[in-house]
Amino acid sequence: MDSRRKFLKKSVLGAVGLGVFKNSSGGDLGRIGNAQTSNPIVISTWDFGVAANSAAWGVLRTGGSALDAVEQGVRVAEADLDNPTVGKGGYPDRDGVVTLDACIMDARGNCGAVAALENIAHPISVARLVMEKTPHVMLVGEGAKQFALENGFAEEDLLIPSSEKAWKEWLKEKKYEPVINIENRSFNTERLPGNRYNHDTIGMLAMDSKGNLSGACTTSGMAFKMRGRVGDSPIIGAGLYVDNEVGGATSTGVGEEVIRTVGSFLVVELMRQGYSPTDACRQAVMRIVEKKPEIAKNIQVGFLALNKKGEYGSFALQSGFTFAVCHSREQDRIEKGEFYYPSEEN
Ligand code: SD4
Repeated sequence: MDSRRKFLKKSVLGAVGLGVFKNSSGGDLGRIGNAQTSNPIVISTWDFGVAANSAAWGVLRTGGSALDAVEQGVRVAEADLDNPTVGKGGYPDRDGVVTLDACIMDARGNCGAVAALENIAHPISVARLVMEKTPHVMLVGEGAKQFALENGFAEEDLLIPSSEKAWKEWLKEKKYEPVINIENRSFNTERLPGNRYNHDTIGMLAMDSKGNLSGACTTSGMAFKMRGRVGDSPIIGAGLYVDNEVGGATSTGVGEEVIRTVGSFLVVELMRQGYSPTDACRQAVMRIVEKKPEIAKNIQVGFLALNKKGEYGSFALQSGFTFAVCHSREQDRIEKGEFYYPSEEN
């Protein structure tokens, strides 16, 4: 059966009421994170999501909104100078300039984004202001910075010595070639501070005590990218999407493939049709595999999703993708994402 027919079959089966979270094969129903919509939950990409979740949980636990929770949560990753892929301290582009991308989306479908923002340490908060104070969704580059400065954000140098050092090391070997992915071992990750990969965006999804969903996504993007390059992270529908009737999704990894498949929107639409969060993420990953098999096998993309019932799940192209979960029973759980390509380590 070709993938389109499989897709239609699943859509129809979802629509005729086989049960919202059962798929046609009776397979994986996704993880049950929390069965009641009134119990808050927050999930976010990668291990550093634990610290970010903890800040978000402080908001949720006291009855705060999912929107405030995700903003406060990802600000922790943005402020962490040991994190070379988000906020201040992020790796620069190939010209040595740190440029930040972020977006946020609330339960009413409002959204805001900034891309290629320079010298402002908390792009997520600028994205929120774009959402709340302008009639627009996205501001980029100089205009985004001007807007931030007009709204009281401080201008600062975002390039810290360890990231500058890593960039200079990269320049020696790569000779200014744009890089698509470092995880494919085309670059020696041993050289990166902390032996980190080059693409560890934080995407966060939360549901508050009223059962409302919001999401946030923020990154310094692909390390040593071409000047002006923007990935999926600040693009609503690609790096993040939230529909309060259904659920939310976010992504991490090589943004080009996520943009090409409008990945997070796809995950949410699949959940609308009855797929569990895990299965919806799996289908979105499979879309990348089917469309670009030659690229897919050498890159990482991971999706993370949360539905309206508090069920969550993830799926990635490669092993190694982790995410952090926090709800009333477990405050700092880290889970390994399921993945498509078998790896040497597993
Ligand atoms: C990008 N998706 O700029 C981002 C990078 C990333 O995990 O996710 N890192 O393409």
